[in-house]
Amino acid sequence: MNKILIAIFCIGLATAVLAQNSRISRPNIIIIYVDDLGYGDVGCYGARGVETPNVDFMARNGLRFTDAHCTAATCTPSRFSLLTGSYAFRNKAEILPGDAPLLISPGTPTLPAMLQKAGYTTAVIGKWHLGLGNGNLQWNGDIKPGPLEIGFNYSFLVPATLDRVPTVFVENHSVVNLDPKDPIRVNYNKNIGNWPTGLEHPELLKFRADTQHSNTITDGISRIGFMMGGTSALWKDQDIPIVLLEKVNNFIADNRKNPFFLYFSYTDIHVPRDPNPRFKGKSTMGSRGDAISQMDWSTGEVLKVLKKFDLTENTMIIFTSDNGPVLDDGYEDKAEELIGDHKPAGPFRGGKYSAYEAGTRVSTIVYWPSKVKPGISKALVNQVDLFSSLATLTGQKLNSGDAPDSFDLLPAWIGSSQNGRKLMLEESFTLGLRSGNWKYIAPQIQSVPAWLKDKKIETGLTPYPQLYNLQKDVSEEINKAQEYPQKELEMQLLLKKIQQSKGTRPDFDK
Ligand code: NG6
Ligand code: CA
Repeated sequence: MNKILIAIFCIGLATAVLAQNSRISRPNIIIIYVDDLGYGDVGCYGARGVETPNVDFMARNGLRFTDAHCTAATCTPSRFSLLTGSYAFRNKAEILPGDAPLLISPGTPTLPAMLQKAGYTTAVIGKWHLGLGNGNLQWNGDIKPGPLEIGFNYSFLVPATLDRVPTVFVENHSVVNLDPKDPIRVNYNKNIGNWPTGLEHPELLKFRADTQHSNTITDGISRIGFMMGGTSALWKDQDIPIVLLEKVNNFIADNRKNPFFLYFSYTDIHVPRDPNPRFKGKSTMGSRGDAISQMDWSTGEVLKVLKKFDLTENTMIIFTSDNGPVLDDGYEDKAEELIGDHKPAGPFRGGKYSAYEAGTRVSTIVYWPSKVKPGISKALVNQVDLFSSLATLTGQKLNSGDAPDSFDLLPAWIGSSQNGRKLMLEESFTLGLRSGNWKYIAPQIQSVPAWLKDKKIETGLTPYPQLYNLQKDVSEEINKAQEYPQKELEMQLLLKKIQQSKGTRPDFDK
């Protein structure tokens, strides 16, 4: 009798464990993070003047979001949030210079470290812009701490942005192809060598730039910051996507038999836009459009690699961007002149650097053939939530204090629910708040850098509060703050509460 009871108990237990496991799955996960791609910059979101067949393919066969956001209107803060599940204001994350120390201290719970615990091999390939080292960066020696110290097993980086020195790749802890006899020197304050600058030698340039981007010239392009040395290590801008794709191919090939997480962080379509000649003229919009075309090609290549290794079905691709679009970001590349009737921000107001919707509302697609049904989702989702959502997907429990602002919205991300966030912060040079149909923009909180004032950029900063009803006024034209003072006050207080809290995730401190 006892034996029968024990047997029944064991069968019950095994079934429970199986049921639990079947809810947990371990697909490969790839985040394709495009740089500065706007809501309207790809075909499936209404682009004109450039075709994006590969991105459109994923949209047709996956889930396309109409209200998905990065956390901030610039790169470093958005990337910080994606990897830590924390709003960026908590760490005062701002655009970093190219020699800044690592912004995420080792030991901080991160998305890749969480996935490592779930059995994943993790890599970041492409743009980093979260700082490296601990304040005294050794470009010619061991470059650390960096991605390997915060949860990645492999890294191949463009250290900051395309427009910042040093223009070299960093693989794991070292600069690629560096000749020790020709060490790299970098300075962000003064010219430390004798390499020509854009200001003094405009005749050496592929295209001209504003003063901030007119320091040291490498590969015919003047950059922000001064450098000298490391000649054998310098990248060629037109080859970057090809170099990155080779690393992606190798990483996937090496890890095809075990679950992997790849943060593939494109350098397209950020300035300087110098796409490979094979994309010249692919769009009617000059180099910004051609860079979109190159970005789409890279995306198609990722799909091909997955197919080659028979990984298409069981790989979840999250395609998205780190901030909204910008035309003139410092280089004379005719992005404004050639825009035609293309609307980089779609129907939304603003763009990169802006408190208006287009600052953070970006084109976002989840493509996972074996799990996610094709469709469109209106759910309000934010990249900061990927940490918790992917933890649930892979069966990881978050500890108290981890990922302070990351909500588990897995059902929304995979399309089994249309319910997204109820409340969401939008970060720029001020803070915005979304709640239901309402969008509140706090009066300017932070001063803006001088260079931004000279540009034709709609930052959305005002000395008074702004309140918009997005349901009726998606392009944020009619400020309702005076008409609805109660609502304005309510939003102001909700925002203050978030600012004063240590975290907003429901069980953050349990
Ligand atoms: C700004 C740069 C801009 C771009 C941006 C970062 C100037 C005048 N402008 O400081 O060109 O590099 O930083 O872009 O310096 S982001 O996408 O990485 O946030
Ligand atoms: Ca960016």
